[in-house]
Amino acid sequence: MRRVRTLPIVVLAAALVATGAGTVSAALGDGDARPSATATTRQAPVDPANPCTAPDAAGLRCPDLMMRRPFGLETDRPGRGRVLLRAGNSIENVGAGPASLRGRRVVRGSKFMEADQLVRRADGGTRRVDTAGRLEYKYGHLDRRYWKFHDAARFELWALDATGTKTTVVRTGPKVAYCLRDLERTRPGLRGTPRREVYPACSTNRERRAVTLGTSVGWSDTYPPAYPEQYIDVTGLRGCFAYVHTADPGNALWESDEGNNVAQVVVSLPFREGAPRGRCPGREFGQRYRKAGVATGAIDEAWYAKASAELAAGRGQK
Ligand SMILES: [Ca+2]
Ligand SMILES: [Ca+2]
Repeated sequence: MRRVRTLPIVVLAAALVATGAGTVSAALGDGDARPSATATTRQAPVDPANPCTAPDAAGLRCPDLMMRRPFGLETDRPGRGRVLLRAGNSIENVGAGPASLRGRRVVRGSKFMEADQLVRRADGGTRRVDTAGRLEYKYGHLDRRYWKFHDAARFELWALDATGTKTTVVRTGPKVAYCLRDLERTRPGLRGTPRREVYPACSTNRERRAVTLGTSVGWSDTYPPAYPEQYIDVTGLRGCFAYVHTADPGNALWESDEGNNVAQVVVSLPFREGAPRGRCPGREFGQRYRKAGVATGAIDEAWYAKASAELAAGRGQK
């Protein structure tokens, strides 16, 4: 039977986001050290159903998603007075095993699949775990549709008070579905990271009845600011805000650490690229994403080319 998550966990997670408690990655450097309990500044919400934190979790090689700090913020004016604030995001797996979902279509013709999580066991096998996750056949870059992880990430714009504390969500971004793939090996020194990608571009085959998504240890799925739906509509807003990215906001994927999935920057609106946060108070956290070519769009072209070549060669995810 498909498990339904309990409300208190969702409420607790939301409360932690609201208080800006996602400070794990702020305490870490940009090296390849795996997050440890001593690096955290708060206790992650405890879910008794999570096999990755259960008493027998030592037998599993669980994933751990982390969100890099929103990067490459830029204003986009598509017309009719609208103002979009774009940002890139990078969903990284810093755990001990791959973050992987196996979706299967249960309703013929549906654009959704129901997903189980494939958790690597210490003995080399795989444990299939029920989750609330879904895959969605969703429009993306290269003007194509892909099988993606629905609710893989969330973009939120929070109002800040005079002390820099988040008060209310004033806007959200349209994009929630992400591929989960091995695009960049961002932590080559992490134990257990494969040298070569294991999970290539997401499948574009509408007819598939099942598909497996994943991001390997030490790899990241990165989305440049220019990709479709990588924005929050900030039309008409003025003042101080937190631009927040959260990985796996609905907790559809079990992780060894559920408390390090949030990253944020502070922005002053109207947005100025030379002084993005102006004089606004408030903390920024999440490890910085450093890659040459963000501002020039060069990484966009590199990722387009990589995905395009994989799909042309028939190497998409199966
Ligand atoms: Ca995590
Ligand atoms: Ca999770």
